[in-house]
Order: sequence, then C-alpha cells, then structure tokens
Amino acid sequence: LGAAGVGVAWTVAAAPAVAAVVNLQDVVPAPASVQPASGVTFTLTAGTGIQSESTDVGDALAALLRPATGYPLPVTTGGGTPSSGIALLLSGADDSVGTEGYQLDVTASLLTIRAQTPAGLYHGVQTLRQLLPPTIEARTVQRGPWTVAGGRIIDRPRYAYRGAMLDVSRHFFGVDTVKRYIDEIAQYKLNVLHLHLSDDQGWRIAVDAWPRLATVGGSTQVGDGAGGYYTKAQYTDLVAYAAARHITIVPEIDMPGHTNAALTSYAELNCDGVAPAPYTGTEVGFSSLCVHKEVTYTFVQQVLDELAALTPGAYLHVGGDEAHSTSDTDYRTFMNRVQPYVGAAGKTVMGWHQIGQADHTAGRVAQFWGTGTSDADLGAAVAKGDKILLSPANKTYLDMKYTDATPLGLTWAGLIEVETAYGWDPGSYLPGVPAAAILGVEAPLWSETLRTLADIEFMAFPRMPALAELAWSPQSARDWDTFKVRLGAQGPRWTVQGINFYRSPQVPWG
Ligand code: TNX
Repeated sequence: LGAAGVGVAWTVAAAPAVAAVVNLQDVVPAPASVQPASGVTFTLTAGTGIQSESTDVGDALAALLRPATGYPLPVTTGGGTPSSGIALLLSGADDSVGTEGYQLDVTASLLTIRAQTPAGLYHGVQTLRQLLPPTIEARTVQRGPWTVAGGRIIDRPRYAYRGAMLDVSRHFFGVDTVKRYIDEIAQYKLNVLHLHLSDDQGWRIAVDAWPRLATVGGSTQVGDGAGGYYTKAQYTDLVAYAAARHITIVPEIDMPGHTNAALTSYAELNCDGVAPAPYTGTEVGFSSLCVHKEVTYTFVQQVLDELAALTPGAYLHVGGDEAHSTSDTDYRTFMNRVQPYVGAAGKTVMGWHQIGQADHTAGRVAQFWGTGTSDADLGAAVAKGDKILLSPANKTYLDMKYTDATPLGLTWAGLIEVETAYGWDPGSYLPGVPAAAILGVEAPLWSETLRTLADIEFMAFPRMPALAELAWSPQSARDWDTFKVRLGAQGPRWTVQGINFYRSPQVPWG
C-alpha cells in the first residue's frame, strides 16, 4: 500500500472474506427433499434468540453457535412459534419426517426446525450447521455474516440403523477420543456407535464378577502399548454422552473366537486349564472359549448381564466371526446356549453374519461383513428371519487403505477410495435379500494399524460421511457427481474442526 504521507484517501478494498451462502441442497447426507426460495436469506444476529420445545436440543444448538458468532443466543423454552429468530418445535412437521426426520423452514425473519421427537430436531440442527459458513465450527469468535439460504427441507432417514464401529481392542482409545468420534459421527446423522470391546489383544470393559478381564486382559494391545479399559463409570459416561447426541452404543463381546485376552486372564476358562500368554500380534482365528466346560457359560452369562445393565440400547453384539478354532458343531452349541442369555437380560442379539449358523432369536440382527454378495451363513440368517446390517468389507471397512500409498490400514478386502465406498445401493446390494430385511448400514473401523485420534480421523474422513449418506438419504437423492462436490465443501469445515482427513484426489475440495 501507499507510503505514509501520500495524499490519497485509500478505500481499503481488502474485503472481508464473506463466504458464499451455502445452497440448501449442499448438505451431507443429502436431504430427502429440498425447495430453495430464491432471494430469501436468514441472518443470525447478536439479537437472535432460540426458542425450543426441547431444552436439550436448544442448548446443543446454542452451544454450537455461540463460540464462533460470539452472540448470546439465549434459549427459551416456551411453546408456539415466535415471530423472529430460531424456533425448534415438536409439532407441525410434515408427517413424512417420522421419528427421526425434521422439517427446516428458512424465511427472512424466522428459521424453524420442526420434528416429532428431539432426535429429529437434533438431526435438523446438524443440517443447519452445514448451512452456515464453515467458520461456524471455530471455537473462537469469527467474522460473519451468519447467513442461511431461504427455503424448505423435509428430511428423514432411509434406514433406522446408521452405524459406525470402533475397535477399541486392538488399540485402546480413551474416553476423550471416543467422545470426539461420537461428535464426528453425530454430524452426519449416524445413530449407533458399535464398540468392539474385546478381542485377542485386549479386554476393554470392567466386569465386577471377573475383575481380571480388565486388569489383566486390558493391559495389552497390538504392539507394546499399555492397553487400557473403561471403568463402569467411564463407560456409563460414554453411553450418556452418546445419548445426548441421539446415538446408541452397541457393545460387542466377541465370542467364542477372538477371546485370547479373556483366556489369558482366567486359566479356568481354557479347556486345558492353562492360561495362554497375552497376544499382541494381528493374526485372527486362533483362540476359542471352551465350549464343553460349564464355567464358560457362567462366565458368558455374568459378562452379558453386567453389560446389559450398562446398556440402555436394544442390542448386545456377541461377535461370532472367524471362530476358526471352534468346530461348526461346537459353534452352534455355544451360540444356541449363549443367545438366550441376551434375551433373558432384556436385549436383542446382534452378531457377525456367521451367527446365521445358530438358531434365530427374536429380532436378531446379522451383520454382513463379506467381500462378495452372497454367503451361505448370510443366506441362512435371512431364511431364519434375521434382519441384516450391511457392512460389506470391500465397501464399508474404514480400515482398508484408500490406495496402495495410504500409510495406514490393511488391504485384505481391497482398496477403498471414496467413490468405491459411496457407489452402491444398500437396498439392492445382496441378491436374494429382500429390501425389507435390511436394517441399515454400518462402517467398521478396525484398529490393528491405528494408534491415535489422527489415525482414526484419517481413515474415517471422508469415507464415514460418504457411508452416512447411504444410510440416511433416499437412493433417488444420491449421485456421485453431485455428492463429490457436496463432500468437497465439507473439507473447510473439517479443517476448522482440526479433523485430519484424507484429501482424496477424487474429490474437489472446497
Ligand atoms: C476381519 S470383520 C475381522 C477383524 C479384523 C478385520 C480387519 C470381522 C468380523 N473380523 O477381526 O480386525 O478383519 O480388517
């Protein structure tokens, strides 16, 4: 600029970097229906108030918006529709929104989210977040304006079960890391976090009746790290943290295989009465609970009872995958005896799709993790009346490398670039499985190669949001060419949030 003393009155054209207003349809996952109102916008100001019929969701919205705007955004709980500001209402939504959907209406003076439940309002808030500039995600005051495009969104999920799984066994992740992942999946309207709480390398949940599971079985992980486990208080805190974000935690105790950490903790659980050494490698399929010992069933029942008591959600996941050291007959004997413990504890059985070998139990869910599109155990599960949760490994496994050059992850199910993760229809993926049998989609993240939050984020972003769209959006709203642009626009949000993401060359990052 000009030197001091030059007699020119500069007009400083160094304009504030005013972000373009986000189009109403540029949301991930894609809403079911969008009607923009051209020329109309709503702008948050220092005087905006939030009137909410759900105190929790009103407070959650205010907590999201206050840091970056610096506005007070007072939350009031009166009913009815105010004439200006933001209103979160538990009535008046279009019937089609169902129990988890919402209707968002944006006019110049009033922004309303209507839903039938707090969960629906919460999902509407996640949409509103994405309609504001990316800097809304900052935790320090940023320059506005905080403008939202006008119009209407009517939205609802395609599937009731929209999940992510985190393997906290191969590498242990503490409460703060799990909470951060909960926050991340909540943004994309997932409603389940499945925690893989036990495996050969570590047992991660305290069990009062069998305390050495945590203190001995929890003291290892892949490699030479210290491992760890959740106390019951910590686990309860995680369950509540998730519930506040309308996410249910599904706990998994993997059995009868993947049990070396339990077997090393208690010699009596072994058929030969000898505890094996702890295991910190990454092989699978070498361990099994002792199917013909009575103590095995005392153990399993007590573990499941304590886990059920910690679990407000409907499901207990009993694993059942890769039981390569258990004969097929023993596998059925074991599962047919164990599954009723879940029902007796008031919960519904979930298992990896091999559980189709065992008897059906009421409401059972078989989680398909194959790399093909047909499988004998899957077929048996469907024939017996199980619901199917889709986690095909070659599409949804977030621990698979993106390309040969990805520094983290495995390759056994193939390389999964973003378009591969995105480009399939859960409704018609498995021939012979009726669309009505599909409960939903879950994206598992196994942690043999992952040690840190940054590692988790690098594998989950951008594929977790891509898979969230399969679980939420109607197939008719999905299209790779428009999705990749919407996804790219999420990049600046992740940058502001400090999320370590993979900058896939398939995506035009905003
Ligand atoms: C297979 S998927 C496993 C896990 C591994 C994963 C690694 C499944 C039910 N079992 O034990 O961690 O592959 O990708």
